[in-house]
This record gives sequence, structure tokens and C-alpha cells, in this order.
Amino acid sequence: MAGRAQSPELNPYTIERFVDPLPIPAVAKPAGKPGHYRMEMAEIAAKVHRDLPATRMWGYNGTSPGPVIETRSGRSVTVEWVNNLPKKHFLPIDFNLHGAEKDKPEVRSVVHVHGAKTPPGSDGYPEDWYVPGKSVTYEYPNQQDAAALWYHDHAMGINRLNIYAGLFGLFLIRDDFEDRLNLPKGPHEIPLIIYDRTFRRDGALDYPTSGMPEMPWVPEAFGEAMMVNGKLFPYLDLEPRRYRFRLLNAANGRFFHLSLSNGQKFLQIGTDQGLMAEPVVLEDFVIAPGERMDLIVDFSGHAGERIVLKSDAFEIMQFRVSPGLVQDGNTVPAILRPVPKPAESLAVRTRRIPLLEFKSPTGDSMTMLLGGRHWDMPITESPVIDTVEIWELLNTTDDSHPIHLHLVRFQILDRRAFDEPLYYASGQIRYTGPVVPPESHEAGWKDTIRAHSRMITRIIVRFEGYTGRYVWHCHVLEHEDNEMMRPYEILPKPAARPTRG
Ligand SMILES: [Cu+2]
Repeated sequence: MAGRAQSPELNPYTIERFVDPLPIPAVAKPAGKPGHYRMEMAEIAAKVHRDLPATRMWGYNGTSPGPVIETRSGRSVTVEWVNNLPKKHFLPIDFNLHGAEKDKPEVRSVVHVHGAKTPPGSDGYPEDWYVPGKSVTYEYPNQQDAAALWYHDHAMGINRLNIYAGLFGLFLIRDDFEDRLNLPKGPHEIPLIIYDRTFRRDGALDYPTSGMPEMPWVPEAFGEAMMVNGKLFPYLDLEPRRYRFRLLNAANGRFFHLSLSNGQKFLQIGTDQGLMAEPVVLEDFVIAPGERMDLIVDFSGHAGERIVLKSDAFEIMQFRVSPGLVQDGNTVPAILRPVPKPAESLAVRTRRIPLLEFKSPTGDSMTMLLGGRHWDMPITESPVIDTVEIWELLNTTDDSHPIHLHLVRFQILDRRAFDEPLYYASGQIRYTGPVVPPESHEAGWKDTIRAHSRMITRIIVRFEGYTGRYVWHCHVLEHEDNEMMRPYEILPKPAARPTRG
């Protein structure tokens, strides 16, 4: 930071691994009355590792990740989101970005519950930010199936910094259907919120910059220090039995490619928006920022072993299975929950939306746009409530972008490679590869989907719940903060014309 000497960067390969137990985030307690919560954002000093001094972070109710808000389908909750953050930001703001100009207060926040079917006034519209000393109360009706959602900051132009600082947590919805499945629960159901960071040797969080003090934005922020639930390279003591892991990728930009060091397999039972039709066996998989997975791992037969969860060459955490035998009363049924896919013939409209990247003359990424439009241009995506649409995400860029639509759940239809230079030259689509079905771990209800480079990714969406203004965006937070986000509006049904009789 300007004006003071910085401690050198921490080399995460020099720090001892697996010395801190994995923290299990607390379940939030109602404040005053059932179903009402008070969540206060404030600066905290968090010990991320035994051998590091405490780290300045921002958290909810004293921790990062914040406490888990846990509720049931159909049970409405209200949350007072209190901004008690300092007035100065401790991470490098880029005042050139939309909504982060010098005339705006440095510290602003607004909370979005990712994956929630929420009325527009409570969805955390990025421009609905408020400053330290203020609070808002949002309502979450939770008229949706059991799923692992997550709350996080969504303030315009500084979202990547606020989340990097620690402003995120889980929001679990449960229901009777899920209860009947006899899945591992209580101490055998573990949230795993994974993300990467860079630290200084004095424990300070370090956010990368471009090297240009007037334009510090970087197109991606990757660290090699792997965090799970607020600890650096933690370990978890387990019994030799089944566990259910509620996995969230809360990283700014890193796609994790996860596997277990002993080659053991995961059994996936859920996607972003809840249970799948049937379990899927995975040896390894990619999870992009914003995505969640519901996983069962059976450690019976692995008593006494130490198993590392890794992402390619990166170690993330260690599972330590106790010796001996335990009785595992939980099961995983072969059939989970029906996931009906809307027929393509139901779609009233197909929107083809290009994902575009603009580079400087030196080849540096400058900005990425959805549909070639900036945030403040008029709304172009305005589906009618209770109609089905197909969105074709035509990715002309070099990166895969995790695209998230607020309010709705959807399914992926397929992906297909196309001739990108021809598209640029003439707007014409010529496919260059076969239709690729969704990967097995995407076969369920999604709210965030990877739009792969030089492919057209098709999703089918029913716009239901509420009319009004929402957003859709890339969940690489550096992209989102720099124009890769657009408003969309769900319109009411047109008034019925009187019929002639
Ligand atoms: Cu992106």
C-alpha cells in the first residue's frame, strides 16, 4: 500500500501445511424473533494459520466466512445486513471502473444471496449499495427446493475487493424431500468453502495490481495460498464412514480441478440448485467461481489414512481418517430427486449473446462485455414472467466464463465449437465440432454455468418468481467489476386481450 513499506510476499510453499483444524462455520442464530437475523459487516483480525500473525479481513458477525444462515424451503427469513465497515478500503480501488469513480464513497456494500429466488428489492442490486453506519433489511421467501446458496457482497465496481476481503458465507435451504433421503448430517455434513489468496509474511492479504497506480485493475487475481473455511491448508479429522460435503468455490477467479490424492472417487448428489436426479461418480471435476456441488465421500475402508484434496498440483486440505470401524447408518439412494428438463419446444425465444473481450494494443485485457454492451446501456434482455427462453452464450474470448443469472435456475442443453474468426468477420455461425452434452456433474439445476472459450453454450431457463430488475454476470469477479455484468428485467405478462365470443 502506498506510503508504507510492505512486508514481503509469503511463499505458500514455505509454510507448514495441515497444522490447523478446518473451522466449521457456525450456524447463524436468529436475532430477537424466529426467522430474523442481524448480520454485521465489520473489520476483523483472523488467524488463518498457526505460524502467521492475524490477518485484517472483513467478515460478517466476526468471522470470514460468515455464519451459515440455515432455513427451510417455504420459510421466509429476514436479514438486517448492517454495514459497520471502516470508511477507508484496505485493498486497491480502481476509480476508473463503472460505479467506483472518485465521487463515490470508498467503502460501500450490498448483499446478494446467490441462487436465491428473491424479490427484486431484496436481491442486492449492485447500485443499491450503502455506506458504513447504514443497514438494510432484506426478505428471503425461500420458495425453492433445498440447495446450498451463498451470500456475498455485490457492490458496484468494488465487488472483487469486498469478497476478497472476506465478505461471503453459506445460506442453506433444507426441505422434507431431502430429509427423507437419510444422507449424512450433523457432524457428518461439512461445508467446504474453498478460495485462493495471496498473503504477505506479516499475515496481510495482498491483492494484485497492474503496476499502474492510476489503473490498478487486473483481469484475474490468482493466489497460491489455498483457503478452506477461513484457514490456510487446514486438516479435518474424520471417521471411516460417509460424509456429505457442501462444496462452494468462493474464489475471485480460480477454477479448481479437484481430486483426492489416493485416487478415491466422489459421489456427487447435487448441483448449484439442489439434488440431482441420481448420483454421479467422479474421479475429478472442475468447479468454477460461484458454483456449488453436493458431494458424498465414503471414507470406510480408508481408516488410518491421510488423504489430500488437491487441485492439479495445488494441495488444498488434508482429510485424516481415524483408525478402527464405525457404524455408518447413512445411505445414498440410487434415485434422488426428479429434475425435469423443460422441452426446447417450450422456449418462446432464443437469445444469442456474444461474450467479447477488448484488448489494449499490447495485448492486455482491457474489458469484457456481455452482448457487446456496457452496464449502463439500456436493458436488452427482458423475458416475460413464466416463459421459457434459450440463451446461447457465444464465447469469443480465450477464457471460460462462469455466467450467473440472478433469481432463476436453469439447465444446460449443450455446447458446440464454432468458427470464431468467421463470426467476427460476418456475424455468421459455422459450427466446427459436434454437439457436446453437459458434463455429468452439470446434469441438474444450475444457476452458474461455464461458457467455454470459442464455444456456444446453450441454457434453457424458465423465468419465474418475480417481475422486476435483476442482473446477470460473469462470476470471475475481476470481469464482473469491469463491465461483464448486465441488468435484465422480467416483464409482467401482457394484459390478456378480450376474446371474441
Ligand atoms: Cu468472465
